[in-house]
Amino acid sequence: MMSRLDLRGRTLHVRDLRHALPRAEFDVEAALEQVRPIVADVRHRGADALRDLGERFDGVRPTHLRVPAQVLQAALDALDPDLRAALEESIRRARLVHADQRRTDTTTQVVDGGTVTERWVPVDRVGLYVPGGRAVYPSSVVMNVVPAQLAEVPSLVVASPPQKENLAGFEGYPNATILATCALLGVDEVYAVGGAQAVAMFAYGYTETAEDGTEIGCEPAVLVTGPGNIFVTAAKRLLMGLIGIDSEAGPTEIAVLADDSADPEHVAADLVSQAEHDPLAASVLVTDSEALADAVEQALARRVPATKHSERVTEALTGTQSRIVLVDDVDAGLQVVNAYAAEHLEIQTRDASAVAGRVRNGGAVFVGPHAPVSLGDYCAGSNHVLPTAGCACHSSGLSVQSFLRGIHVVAYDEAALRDVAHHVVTLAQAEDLPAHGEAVTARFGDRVPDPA
Ligand code: HSO
Ligand code: ZN
Repeated sequence: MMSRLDLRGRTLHVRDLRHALPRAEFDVEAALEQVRPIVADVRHRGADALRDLGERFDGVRPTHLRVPAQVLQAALDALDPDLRAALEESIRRARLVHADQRRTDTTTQVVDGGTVTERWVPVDRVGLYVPGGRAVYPSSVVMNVVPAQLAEVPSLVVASPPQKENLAGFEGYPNATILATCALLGVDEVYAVGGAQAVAMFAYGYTETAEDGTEIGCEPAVLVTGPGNIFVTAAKRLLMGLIGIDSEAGPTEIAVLADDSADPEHVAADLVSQAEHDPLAASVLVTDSEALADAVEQALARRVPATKHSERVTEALTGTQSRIVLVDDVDAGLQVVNAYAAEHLEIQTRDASAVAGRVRNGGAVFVGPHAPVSLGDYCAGSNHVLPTAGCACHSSGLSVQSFLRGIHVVAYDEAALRDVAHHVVTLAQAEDLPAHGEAVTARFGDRVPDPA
């Protein structure tokens, strides 16, 4: 069912490899034109636009734009106990891992009397987008909220589209499980706003007058994170600069590097698992064993028709973005997966840890037979918001760091400035920016001081 790419006996170049392993078409540019008027509408008409757009795109007028506290509590009360226990375990493990990511400030004594401190300061307010529709993922609420909270972001707001069909009593609010997960995490500011309009709301905020005459609304956020469809992505691109964004999330990807020691059933199950997300999802198997490739195909032939979302999975696995790549050996396989830079990479080879140690590009790496990607999606403790589309070559997944800025704090005393003044003046002159030098000499009677 999956087409093959035979690279055996070929010299591998990164450029050729990237070309040979195409990504799914995800044309954000085309969506920009559709998103522009939506963003402008939110900017100019605020709450009225958000209600109208909810009705137009989500098929339901939000009951309240901001979800009342008692509705969040009711959603938590209605949460299935097993699901609650699973979410709590997911949160607990994610907190363990993300707590270790917290940075400490550093102070460097550059010279006597001269220090540079790097302070890690969380952004003031972050907007987390949580999709609705086909992709209702409470796990993604966990993956966005946990690092933001551990970064100690003082103000955190979630938006998710209002649902026409929802748990009874929650119609016109975001998906009830999403609401319950917010409540579980202690997030109390949630809006029934979806799509591009949610990103616009985060960027511009809105205010309106409530029935009792008080001013209510949503304050603008400075950073927006969270996955979304192509319109959410387009809105992020449009508003980037005014707001910070995490990354542009494309369709999900799994690559498996496997040799003949891998269990074909495991490999097939894992390829199917991520194909389940989206007809555009990419599943790529890279192997030096034709026998394994054949066995995986046989396993797929059994598994794919039997799985719930068979149609979507078939489309993803037969799409041009999915492949079985045959290579000469594991070294060549490493070259391929490093060039591809998958969002998720599994290493199912002998000596898997050593092979994994040689991976340079990958959003997250899953080592050995007992670490399927779906473990990482939910309960490994790692984050599942990861770079797609080859961006793992230059970017990281979501982490505590994503919510912090490093601020350099410069403190020099007079002697320390005097000591280096002539160098500053020289550099300023070399750049034809004499006033830069004069800002230093002004402190020493308008002349270059002798070093102390
Ligand atoms: N694999 C997805 C995340 C996810 N999986 C959410 C299940 N739910 C992208 O990393
Ligand atoms: Zn997944």
